[in-house]
Amino acid sequence: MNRRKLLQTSFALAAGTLAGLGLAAQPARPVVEVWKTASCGCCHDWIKHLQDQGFEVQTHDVSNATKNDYRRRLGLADKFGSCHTALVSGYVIEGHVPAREIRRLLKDKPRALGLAVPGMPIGSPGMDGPDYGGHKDAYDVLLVQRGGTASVFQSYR
Ligand SMILES: [Cu+2]
Repeated sequence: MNRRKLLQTSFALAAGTLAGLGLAAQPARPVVEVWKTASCGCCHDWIKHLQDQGFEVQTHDVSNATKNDYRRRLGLADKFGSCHTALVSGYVIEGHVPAREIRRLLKDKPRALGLAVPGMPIGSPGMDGPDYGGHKDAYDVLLVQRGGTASVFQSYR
């Protein structure tokens, strides 16, 4: 192979690598799988928030007991419980967690079970807006570990 041919080949290889990187830089949209009861209005509003923020959502309507059972089986204790349980890229997402924190979780990939917003704080996504008179309660998004310990991932005050 002469020098000119070699250069052409390296260029083609580099271009191929760049094309490959371009593909890698645009991963498929992460799918958020949600378990909730069919009648849960605030769950529906939270799902809408995720979709508006570019997440693809798959929902499973189940009984409240089944949903709570599922949360426990995933390793998330009752004290972190809320109205819906979700799974994204292997992380558990419990309750009205903002899309912003889910995005940060998926980007930083911390060693954790997942994120939780226990209860249903007013002002969190899906529990906000005119229906709640624009009222906002302070709440924390918790990063929960497999052992059940938790730290504040993001505070909303
Ligand atoms: Cu709710």
